[in-house]
Amino acid sequence: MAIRPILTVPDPFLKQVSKPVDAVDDELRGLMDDMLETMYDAPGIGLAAIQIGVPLRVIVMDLAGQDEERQPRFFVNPEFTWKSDELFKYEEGCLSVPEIYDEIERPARVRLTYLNYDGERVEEEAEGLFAVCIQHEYDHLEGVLFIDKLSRLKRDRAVAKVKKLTRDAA
Ligand code: GNR
Ligand code: NI
Repeated sequence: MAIRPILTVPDPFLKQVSKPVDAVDDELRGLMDDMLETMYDAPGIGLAAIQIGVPLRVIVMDLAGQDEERQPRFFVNPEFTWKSDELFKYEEGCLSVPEIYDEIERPARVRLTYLNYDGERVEEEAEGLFAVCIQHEYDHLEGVLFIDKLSRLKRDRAVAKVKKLTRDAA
């Protein structure tokens, strides 16, 4: 396993649409292991492969609290089959847009289908933080960031702040 660098805005790679995975094999599980380790190190609650520069439709997630046992989850080629009309507003952040937080409104509940770590098809319904996070991660697969859902002014300010932050860190 390895911790890989996380891309930040305005890296054009983050705008790419990720490609479906052909097969859940050991090579892909190696990628998922690296993603999980990178996410835990960050730390974050979710990570899409494109955030470490791999344009594949793969997401890792762990919503367990700090004192809870780890609950890693893996989503390969996820698709939404239903989204609630009811919306839910949550203050989001993103490892690719560090230190920027803002409220985003999304469907409160979604139903999705995906392949898990073992390549088995799973169908489930998400609500609460799980629903927020899976929709945030799915957006990454489409090259969309949460700041793309804010006003132009807020988005431009966010990118400028992250640019300064990453410049100062270098
Ligand atoms: O760690 C993360 N926290 C978070 C908080 C609210 C809504 C979404 C997220 S996902 C984010 C990690 C990340 O950038 N995943 O793409
Ligand atoms: Ni993100």
